[in-house]
Amino acid sequence: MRFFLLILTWVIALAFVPFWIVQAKVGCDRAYPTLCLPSPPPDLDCRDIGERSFPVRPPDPHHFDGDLDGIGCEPYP
Ligand SMILES: [Ca+2]
Repeated sequence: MRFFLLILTWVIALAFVPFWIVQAKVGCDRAYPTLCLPSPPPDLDCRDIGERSFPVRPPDPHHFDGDLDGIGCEPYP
């Protein structure tokens, strides 16, 4: 019986692991996979975040990637 309860506990725990991972990602816009930035509103600008030259995926709701090369908030030469 103890073995059954141990297995049941593990099954339940493993079933909730993806849920916890998803919960941790809630609030992070998928357009910015290496950062955890919220979706607008509010609309953020590069000066609002401390990051530069990070990957950006469409649709880039904050418009960090003005030249559409997939890199956001690039420093100007
Ligand atoms: Ca860019």
